[in-house]
Amino acid sequence: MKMKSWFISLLLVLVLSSLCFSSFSTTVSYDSRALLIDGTRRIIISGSIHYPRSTPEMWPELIQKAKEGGLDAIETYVFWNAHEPVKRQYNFEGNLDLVRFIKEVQNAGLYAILRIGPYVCAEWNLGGFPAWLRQIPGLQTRTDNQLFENEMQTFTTMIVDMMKKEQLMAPQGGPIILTQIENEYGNIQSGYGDAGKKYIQWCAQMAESLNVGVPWIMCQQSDAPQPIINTCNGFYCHEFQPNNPNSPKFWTENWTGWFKAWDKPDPHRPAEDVAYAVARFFQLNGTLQNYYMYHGGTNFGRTSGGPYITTTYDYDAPLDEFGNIRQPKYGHLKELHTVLKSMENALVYGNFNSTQLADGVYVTEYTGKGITPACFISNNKNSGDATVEYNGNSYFIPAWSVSLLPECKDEVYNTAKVNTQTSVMVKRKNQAEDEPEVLTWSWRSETMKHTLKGAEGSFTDHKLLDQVPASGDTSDYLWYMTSFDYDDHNADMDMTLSVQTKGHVLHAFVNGKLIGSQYAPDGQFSFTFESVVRIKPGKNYITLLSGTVGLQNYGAYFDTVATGIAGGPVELLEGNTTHDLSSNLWAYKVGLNGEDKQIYVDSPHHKWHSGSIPTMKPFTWYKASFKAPLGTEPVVVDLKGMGKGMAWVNGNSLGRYWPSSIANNQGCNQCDYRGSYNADNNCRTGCGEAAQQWYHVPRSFLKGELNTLVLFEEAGGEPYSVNFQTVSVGTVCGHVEEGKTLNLSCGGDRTISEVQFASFGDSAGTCGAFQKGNCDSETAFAAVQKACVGKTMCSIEASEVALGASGCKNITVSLAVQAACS
Ligand SMILES: *[C@@H]1O[C@H](CO)[C@@H](O)[C@H](O)[C@H]1NC(C)=O
Ligand SMILES: *[C@@H]1O[C@H](CO)[C@@H](O)[C@H](O)[C@H]1NC(C)=O
Ligand SMILES: *[C@@H]1O[C@H](CO)[C@@H](O)[C@H](O)[C@H]1NC(C)=O
Ligand SMILES: *[C@@H]1O[C@H](CO)[C@@H](O)[C@H](O)[C@H]1NC(C)=O
Ligand SMILES: *[C@@H]1O[C@H](CO)[C@@H](O)[C@H](O)[C@H]1NC(C)=O
Ligand SMILES: CC(=O)N[C@H]1CO[C@H](CO)[C@@H](O)[C@@H]1O
Repeated sequence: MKMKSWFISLLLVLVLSSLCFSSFSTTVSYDSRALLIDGTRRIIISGSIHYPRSTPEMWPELIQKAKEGGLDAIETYVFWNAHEPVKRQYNFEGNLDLVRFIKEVQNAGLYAILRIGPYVCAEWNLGGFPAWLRQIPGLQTRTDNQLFENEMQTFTTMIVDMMKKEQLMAPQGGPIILTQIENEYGNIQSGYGDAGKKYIQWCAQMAESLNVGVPWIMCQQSDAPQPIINTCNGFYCHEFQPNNPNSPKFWTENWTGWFKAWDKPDPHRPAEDVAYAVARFFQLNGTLQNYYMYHGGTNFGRTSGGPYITTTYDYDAPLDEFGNIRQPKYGHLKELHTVLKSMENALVYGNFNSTQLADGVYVTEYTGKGITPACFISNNKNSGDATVEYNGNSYFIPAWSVSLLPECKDEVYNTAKVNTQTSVMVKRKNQAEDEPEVLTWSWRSETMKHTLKGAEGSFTDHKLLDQVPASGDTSDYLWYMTSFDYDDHNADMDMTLSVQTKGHVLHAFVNGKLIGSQYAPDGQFSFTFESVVRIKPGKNYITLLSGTVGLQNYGAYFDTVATGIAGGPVELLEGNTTHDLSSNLWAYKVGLNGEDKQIYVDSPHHKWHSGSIPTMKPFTWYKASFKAPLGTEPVVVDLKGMGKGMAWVNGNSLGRYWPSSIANNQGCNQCDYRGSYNADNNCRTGCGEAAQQWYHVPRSFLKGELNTLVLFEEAGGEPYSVNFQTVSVGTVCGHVEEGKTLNLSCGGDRTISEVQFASFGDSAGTCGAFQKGNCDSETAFAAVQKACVGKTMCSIEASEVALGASGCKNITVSLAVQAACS
């Protein structure tokens, strides 16, 4: 008995102590080759997912998909201006719950890389800097300035302490293995002279003093002080070398695509090129790389930077804006990760050397005592496929591709040979029962009567102020109000109102009437507005509404770039006489009355008109009720017909909308993955179309039966074609060589309803445009039909056994399939 209870106590002690240490402490260090996790060199494949660009409800699935895609780590920036919108008033709620996000990463069994910055760039409003920084006299950001350094240290320390308190650092058993201070400062450091050098030393010392227990990194910082690891950002980083022989070669931003602007078509970076860049990096002794972005997401609210970054931050990432798997990018990279991981030991412990096999073709061998060798063969030329002999075998290496040979014998993967399906996404209605085709709208005008008479100003000045410091950036809008006395005259006079603005949008009113609106053209954010106006004898009201569309996030002194009518001049031109109003007494009012009153929140206190709905009427609020589309697929709202403004669902901001902004015609040429990717000139789609027509409505914003959509229309639009849709796979395609297996899946519950094309022979073309060649198996179509129709997924071996003889002579035979999902 005694013996037994002693034994039970021992058991209890053991159980308790193992509970206490259930999250084992992990040591993270590095040497010249790799990151060391518990003393072992590791290959780390990471991907960026920014927590505020999705919702907490989406996080677990995004992270799980990242894990299934072969990632070891999730990387995120920390968004200072979101967390501290008002000095010392913090927000870590909802999609700003950083701790919850890192814990989700931990729950999935992944590592986390925390890029605190707190400058983040990231196409995020003001690069993450709170607008109140500029309201501190004497403060200068990102340089040797005590006032800024104090603020930066306060915030950085708070984040580190928060992570430590929650036991989230690796030595505490948490997932965080790396932390970043500053961000791409090296790119712009020269603009700050010696003060910049002092600042970066300060950053390093401050960071090191926080004792995070894991290494710090700086990206694009060739003078990163030891022991901080200098890392590379770019489309390609294989030629990068860290600034210290004791630092490993890390790539913190591998741009999987590119961001989008309101005046530009959609960028796409081909899967073959991303895979090529990754394979080249690991071929040339890189050991940690991060996809920027793995999931881009959405710029909700007023978070997008720029100017002119769209609300969608899809980024052409492996997971699309809504969290859907983007194929073939996701699958093609997943396969690469699997093969790289199988080579891990050789890559981090082997010796390596490269030998030229042919013009532009190199084999890199990783070998060592007791190590299974691993090889890469790369063809680095933009054109000119190569067939090379190596170790007695022959390899076909297409131009701009890398083959991976895990045992230096068989090619297991080539970056240009895509075996993964292509998924073409479509939007479907999935309308709830008795949901009408056209929504029923009510409306109200933005109340401006008093504003247009110069009343309602909250402060005045005898000059034209810079919008951001004047408004604290709490709204896109700042009213500039003054009056002009046209005394000693008894007749009206036509004059020209001339306004010089630093951007981005200007609406001009004279005597209560909108006389014109102007939007900054492509890349030129300052412009002059001119319009003939009728001036009457006596007092005339000049009221100017300036609007911003995302604030600068990049460049030396980016945060001091003036916006709004800063400095003017504002003039009335009367024949040869100029009436300069710039130093008049100007009254200022920040934001719209509707924003102040939170018209976008459903409340019985807000009065709405029904009946005849005004269209093409600027400064109008619209409201409609709707039922959520059926099912669980991601929801978008189609805002075709609307002009420019902001949208809310159940009080949650979907971000800015601007479907009337048309993408320019640059870059929509044929897309060739070969050669260095250029986001501006290649592979874009949507030229001449609405820059963004569909806006993500996260499922978690929706309530069961009745939901409210509110739009603030600034430019004038008509809401009758606004409707809700869901996003899912519409068509799947695949094209694999004989000997490979083609897997097709519609995702979710959708099934393959029809095989539209199937050929086992020498067909050519791409998804949506396959063409039969000269030879084909007669039974292939039926075999594919039998294997796939009615199934959510199917797997077909590209072989004569499965598909019948192709009859092709002396050529490479392949299987091409296109099928519809429903
Ligand atoms: C990577 O290889 C290059 C070329 O051999 C060498 O100069 C460099 O020191 C290596 N870097 C690392 C981090 O191993
Ligand atoms: C480099 O390549 C040569 C020729 O293939 C080989 O003999 C040598 O062992 C290799 N060295 C290393 C360090 O792998
Ligand atoms: C404006 O100036 C021009 C040239 O200086 C002159 O010819 C013209 O008469 C002036 N017009 C008025 C209305 O003063
Ligand atoms: C294709 O599907 C089969 C059956 O589900 C699976 O075993 C195989 O791993 C898949 N292949 C790839 C490349 O995903
Ligand atoms: C097969 O193709 C190769 C290379 O294109 C060519 O040299 C050979 O003559 C061809 N053989 C036949 C039987 O057509
Ligand atoms: C140099 C630069 O633009 N930096 C950016 C690089 O990549 C992404 C762009 O999507 C940004 O987040 C970086 O900070």
